[in-house]
Amino acid sequence: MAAAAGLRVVELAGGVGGAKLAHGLQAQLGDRLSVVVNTGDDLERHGLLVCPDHDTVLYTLAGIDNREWGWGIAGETFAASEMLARYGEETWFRLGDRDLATHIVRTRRWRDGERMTTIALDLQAALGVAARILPMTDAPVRTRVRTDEGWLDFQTYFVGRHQEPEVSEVRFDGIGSATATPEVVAAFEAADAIIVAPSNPFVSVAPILAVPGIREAVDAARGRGVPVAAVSGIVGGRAIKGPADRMIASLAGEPPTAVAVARRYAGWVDLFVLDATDAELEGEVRALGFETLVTDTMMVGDAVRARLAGDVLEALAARRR
Ligand code: FO1
Repeated sequence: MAAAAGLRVVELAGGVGGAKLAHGLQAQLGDRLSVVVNTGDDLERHGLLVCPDHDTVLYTLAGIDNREWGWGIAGETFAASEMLARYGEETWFRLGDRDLATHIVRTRRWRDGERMTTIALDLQAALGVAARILPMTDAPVRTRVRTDEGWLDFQTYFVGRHQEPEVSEVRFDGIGSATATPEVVAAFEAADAIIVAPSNPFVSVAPILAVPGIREAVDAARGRGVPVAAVSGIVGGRAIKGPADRMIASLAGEPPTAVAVARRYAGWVDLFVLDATDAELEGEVRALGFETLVTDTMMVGDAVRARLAGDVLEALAARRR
């Protein structure tokens, strides 16, 4: 653990899996951890700007996350949402009363012209978060998925339609005019190691890499000998949470296995982390050119989150040139 504690680490994260690993990494690294989060899931609700991937990591690292759902705030109430429904407002995307405070502050400052990153870092400081959670870009990017019902906004698909429609294409509207923030570029330049969270390769990791400047920053870090690890979000042929397994079938046209995830990361990830359930896939992953680590990746509690983070950090510390 000691070897790893001094490392500066950048985690690429989206969704619940990204938040859980970030929690474990923060326990090991404190403010030496930077979490670059996907912003393609962001949306406007009731005139407020909501940033689900940032806020899921924010609440988790602040220790106030709703453990049952993986998103939102523990002990949350929905009095405002109930009143909004009485006024005929759509409330299928449920915003709790405490969560609304985040969106009210964020939206006011955003409309005053402040950068998303500045606002995010102030929200984190207010909640006492040690790590830095960095939006992948300050520019608006919106993930849309193509289904037999047409193109759907991400949250309409993910929450509104309960991820039921089959996804045949994914696009990131606005990505072309987005740029990596100075804070994100600086985090990669200072990184001793980079970790891809067990997030959805198509709608969490891909949008981050698609931001002009980020893939270049990762490649430059690797050129300096900075190792990159990725934790599989597919265990035993199924996504731990969310639609990644169905997306591998519909978008990559292959069975949803950890090997299919590794195939998407070949060429820029050095170490692939498999769950013990998938130990028999280790040879196939190594044949793709990865080093491998097989361990328990089911982050069912704080201790496992910290232990998994420690395992990955030790493996990365050991192989740094
Ligand atoms: N997920 C749901 O399944 N239902 C919801 O009503 C919902 C509301 C919500 C509000 C704020 C927030 O930050 C996240 C919320 N999520 C909800 C989760 C969210 O859709 C996903 O966690 C991410 O977008 C996927 O990475």
